[in-house]
Amino acid sequence: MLRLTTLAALAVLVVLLGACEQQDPEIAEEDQVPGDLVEAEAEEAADEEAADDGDVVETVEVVAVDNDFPEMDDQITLPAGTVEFTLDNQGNAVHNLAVEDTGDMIVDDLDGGEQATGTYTFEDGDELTLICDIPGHEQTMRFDVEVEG
Ligand SMILES: [Cu+2]
Repeated sequence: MLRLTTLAALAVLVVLLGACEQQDPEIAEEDQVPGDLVEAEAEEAADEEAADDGDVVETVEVVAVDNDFPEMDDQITLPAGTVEFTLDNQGNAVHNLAVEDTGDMIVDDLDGGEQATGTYTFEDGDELTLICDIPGHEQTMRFDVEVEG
């Protein structure tokens, strides 16, 4: 009788252990989902922080055609700090965006149909001219930047 009870107890234990084993992967899987979410949120927060550290104070979209920046005024005013330029080459020729006065390249050569971004950090009082520096393009692909504040 005692032996039967022991066997029954063992059987119950085995069943319980079996149940635990079965549950383990489920628990692990449930743990994994929020874990991944937390990780993704943390990465997103880190990205936002990195963007803040870059201090992009303004974004400017510059459309390029052959050979003109048709949507740009002859002169624009920008705040001091890091400005992000998106160059959208809607022409067929290669175009870029550079600072004529310093020779700095903001957005490197883009084939027709391509789009890319680059940044330039302006200082208060800067008066610069941005151009496409492909030979012959700068006569018509240019605009002045006045930096205030
Ligand atoms: Cu050009």
